[in-house]
Amino acid sequence: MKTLTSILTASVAVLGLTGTVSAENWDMPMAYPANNYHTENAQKFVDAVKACTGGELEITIHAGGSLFKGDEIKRAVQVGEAQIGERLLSAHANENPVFGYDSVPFLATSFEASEKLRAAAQPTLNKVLNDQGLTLLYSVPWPPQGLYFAQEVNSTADMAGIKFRAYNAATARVAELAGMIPTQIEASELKQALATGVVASFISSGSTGVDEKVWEDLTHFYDAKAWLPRNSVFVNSEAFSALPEASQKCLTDEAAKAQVMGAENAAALAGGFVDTLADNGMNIVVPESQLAADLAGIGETMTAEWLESAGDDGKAIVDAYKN
Ligand code: PCA
Repeated sequence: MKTLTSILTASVAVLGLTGTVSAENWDMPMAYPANNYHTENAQKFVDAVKACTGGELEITIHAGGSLFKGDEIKRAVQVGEAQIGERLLSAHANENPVFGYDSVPFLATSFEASEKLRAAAQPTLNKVLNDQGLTLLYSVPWPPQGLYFAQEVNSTADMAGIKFRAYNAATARVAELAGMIPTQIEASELKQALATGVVASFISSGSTGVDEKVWEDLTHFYDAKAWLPRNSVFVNSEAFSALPEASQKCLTDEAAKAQVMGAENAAALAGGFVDTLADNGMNIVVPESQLAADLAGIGETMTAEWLESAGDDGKAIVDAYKN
């Protein structure tokens, strides 16, 4: 006790002398579970930021939509109710189609292509976010997206009328074009929606399928590799500018590392997630024949629709990606 008291007294004296008074505490709402690799990657990021700033910037993660639900996170950071957050930006494509750049079916279907597309979109995405008072720090891909069902399907005709969980406008559009009935539901509510029959299908990665133990409710995973959507971590621009320059540099440096590490983890884990689905009895199917043709047709329609709605910004992204 005596030692503790003297350490505290000494620290107070040091703080008094150097004038470094208050450490900054930030809240970081995230929508996905604490043990998902996106969240674990972010935990490493905030630990590294704490170390790099000598404890002057401490960020507390609130996983699983516990502080703000997925669909509230972006707004919360914009208005400063949280300083930093992670969100699937494609779910905000209704605000600006640019946010949907990572959910254009069959535009980028591998981890390598996804990184290339991210780099191509970065200048445009930065501009759109900056105009909203947000600064992008990093983004990390989900594994390739496939379709989950409670039955065998061999064409979109077999999907007619099935209730489908969407996570953004693109997934809702896939459902519509396949004759299904989409409802937007956050991942944190997905298990309940499947268990109660609110939905009986969805499109997502093996990662989310494993998180939600989807084999308890569904039977088939069609590994379509339609696209690799990204979770993005962004900060309120005013909160960022208010930090000492050294702390700003810690944030951006550690963010760059988190982006690389996150993508590497995603790629390393992707196959194992699908294996886990299979180990738990799911049928893993690579779409072919009519099903593959139907999905390709949906992809063509949606690519044209996205290019139309995203205008010059969309063209700039696709041109940069294809070069
Ligand atoms: N999982 C997230 C988004 C994409 C993914 O693979 C989800 O289903 O909410």
